[in-house]
Amino acid sequence: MFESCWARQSVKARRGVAASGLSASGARGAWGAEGVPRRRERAQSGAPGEGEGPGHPARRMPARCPPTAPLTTLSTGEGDSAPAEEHAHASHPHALLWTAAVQLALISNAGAVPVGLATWTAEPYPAVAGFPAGNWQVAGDSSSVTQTENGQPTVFFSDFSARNTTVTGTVEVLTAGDDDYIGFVRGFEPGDSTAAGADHLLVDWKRATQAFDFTGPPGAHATPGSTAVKGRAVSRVTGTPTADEFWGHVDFVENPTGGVTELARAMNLGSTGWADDTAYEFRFDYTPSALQVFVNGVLEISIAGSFPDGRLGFYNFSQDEVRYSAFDVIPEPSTALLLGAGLVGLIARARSAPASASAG
Ligand SMILES: [Ca+2]
Ligand SMILES: [Ca+2]
Ligand SMILES: [Ca+2]
Repeated sequence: MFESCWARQSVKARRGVAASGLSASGARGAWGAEGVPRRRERAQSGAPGEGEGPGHPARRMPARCPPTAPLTTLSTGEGDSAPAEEHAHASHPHALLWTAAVQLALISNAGAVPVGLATWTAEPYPAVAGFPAGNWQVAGDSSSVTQTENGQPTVFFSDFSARNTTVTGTVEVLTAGDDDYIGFVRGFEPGDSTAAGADHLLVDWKRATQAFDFTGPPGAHATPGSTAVKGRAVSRVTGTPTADEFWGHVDFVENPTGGVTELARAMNLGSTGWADDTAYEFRFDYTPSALQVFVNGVLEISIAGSFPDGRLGFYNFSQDEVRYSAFDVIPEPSTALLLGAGLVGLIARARSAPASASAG
């Protein structure tokens, strides 16, 4: 019922497949592959560090797809042609109707490109005291990446521009030991972490409400503490916010070089935290004028505005052991809609065929 669900079942098909055909221009080689050594010490007293509970070494696969997934056979790319018998009877109006109906079902996922993550790039925001840089570890088959540090805001961005796409995939926190931010950025450009002109959207999700006052990074404008509110939200990021501004979705005057402005809370999960060891299916529809975010098939965020082009990125802040997996990109949803409309016309013609035949 969810695109990434059927796509996940074809992990073999995605191996070695980057998002070819999309405009690739990102740097190669995951910075995180040889990144900062893992650190497990708790941050300074009172910091939003690891919780008291032990780590959770067990890593689970995402929840299983529903047993009835009519699109599953499409994910291999081998089921796109009807059996020979169907072709032999394609001229029959009912056969034509059947073929058109199947193709209409196909078109909703036509063009889905499994995303290989080996060519994505990690970009950390400048360090803050007690919080190391992010460390993004791509799996051997490049179908998933796990961020392993309880650290500063960090982004792992795509090697293609992702406006005018639908993106689907799964996110899961693999530890019960923390309660901070997981999420995504849309419209991110390489270098945005230090760019005065940065402008992109942040969709993040906090497990528990917490007030904190970060120090630094060195040389940055000092900003007051802020409160991170439990739940999911979408914000606009401009320039180079401080950790305090990311934390509370605020734009402090003390830092004139950037800020974070919250645009909306999620419809159902706006004040609900994520659960550990739970796989969430995400879907993003992103155009120059709209962003919609679905979680487990339910619309959570729908905003209109003027939104920037740029990369899709995964985002963590003060949260480790976060795995993103089985992502697919479907370019140009408007194109798919047009193709779908054409097939609707084909079905209408097929339905009218028997009547005209009897009249003659
Ligand atoms: Ca501060
Ligand atoms: Ca500011
Ligand atoms: Ca933390």
